[in-house]
Amino acid sequence: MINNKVLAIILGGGQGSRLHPLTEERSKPAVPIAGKYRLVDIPISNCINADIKRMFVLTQFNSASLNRHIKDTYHFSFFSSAFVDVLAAEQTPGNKGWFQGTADAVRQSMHHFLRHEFDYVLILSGDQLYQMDYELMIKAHKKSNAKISIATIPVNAKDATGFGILKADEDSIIKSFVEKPDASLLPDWTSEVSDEMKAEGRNYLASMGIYIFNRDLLIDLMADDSTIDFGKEIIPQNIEKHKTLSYQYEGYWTDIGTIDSFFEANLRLTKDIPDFDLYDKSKRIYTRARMLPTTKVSGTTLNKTVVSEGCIISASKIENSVIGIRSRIGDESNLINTYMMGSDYYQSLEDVDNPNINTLGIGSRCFIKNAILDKNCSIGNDVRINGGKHLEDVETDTYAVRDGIVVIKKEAVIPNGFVL
Ligand code: ADQ
Ligand code: ADP
Repeated sequence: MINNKVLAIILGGGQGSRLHPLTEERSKPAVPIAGKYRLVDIPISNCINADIKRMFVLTQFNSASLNRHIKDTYHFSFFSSAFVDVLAAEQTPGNKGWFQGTADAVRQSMHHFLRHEFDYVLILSGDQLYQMDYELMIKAHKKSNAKISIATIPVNAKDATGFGILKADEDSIIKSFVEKPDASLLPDWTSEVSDEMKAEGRNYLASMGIYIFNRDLLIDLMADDSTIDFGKEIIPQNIEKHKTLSYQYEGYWTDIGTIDSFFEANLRLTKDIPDFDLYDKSKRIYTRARMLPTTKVSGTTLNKTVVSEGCIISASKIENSVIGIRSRIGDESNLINTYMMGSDYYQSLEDVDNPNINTLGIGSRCFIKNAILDKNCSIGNDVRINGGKHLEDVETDTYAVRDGIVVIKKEAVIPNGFVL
């Protein structure tokens, strides 16, 4: 079994500034996605589905919610060698304390990896939404005798400047690579792609930031501590020295590293046939089993909306929205294009009736559009939040606006009658 020889390393995120304010109080892998999951559940589930069961999650800082989530979710049998370990940047006399970049994060954690037996490492990004069978990639890597493999996907010119772009020969061996090329360079970087991709204008082959390295090569490369990043240094410096395979993928894959792309990816789950299929049992996405009660809905029109477990909803209308666990939404409220993450706990009936305690969730007669509501927020009555491109980027203690999307911060209290 080839997968027994693979160790997976999930790059959980740098400073997380692009997802701010969702990463203000938690590390990026712990950001809640799709109503009931966390970002880290995506690569972990892809690994489990490919029978890769030894995983490290590298994160800049150790958040309580990430550790609790991993500890409570991924219990493997006492007799199995499976594990998911979180490694946070450690401050030791020999280093500065933070991971300086992706390769530096791997380098600083090498001593943890080398305690295990493996022939290959599979390096994954923690902020992508996709369901890919890594086993096929590992088999292709082995068959080609390459020392490095990069998963690649055709992209259009608009997106190409945000990725590593490469060219491969007829055997899919990568011959050249440029990290995030300037738009003026793009004409030199087109590749032959399938007719279907061509029809969509996807003429550039992008790195998905998913790599396989042979163990010995990784050890060698990590010995040179002048490199700090895979995309900027390790990959461009090594494709000519070591055979590097392009493993092309054409399924749904999206980067969710910014507020805008994160919001879009969540709302796309409400499509009739979502690109990211949570209903396919062969590609199951795992998360913490919370034993929540059923969701209760009264007098609400739900249209293109996904609702998680344990919610209590009496809104008028919810459209094109994702409603997270334990969400409470009051009478006559309207939600459009909203991702509500829900709550970590329920309040008692006495707390809900107590005027001195803010009630979690959304009150009565609210209108909320183009917004992300982080966990445990309390939105009062008669609140109007109308997100959209007409709003400029701002940030306050309780909310931020990013690309027109209003992000209500975790635990924020929005008073009755607030208008934005
Ligand atoms: P980017 O996504 O821009 O490009 P990067 O910022 O290095 O690259 O992030 C890669 C992954 O590593 C992300 O999941 C990120 O959160 C994580 N990460 C970043 N810094 C980290 C750190 N210090 N510690 C731990 N994790 C960290 C890369 C490649 C491109 C490729 C795109 C595809 O460089 O060539 O096209 O991914 O998305
Ligand atoms: P999730 O349910 O999204 O996996 P967490 O693991 O972060 O969330 O936390 C859920 C648990 O946290 C709840 O079951 C609850 O016990 C506890 N919790 C968090 N905040 C509070 C709070 N303010 N009051 C009571 N319990 C809380």
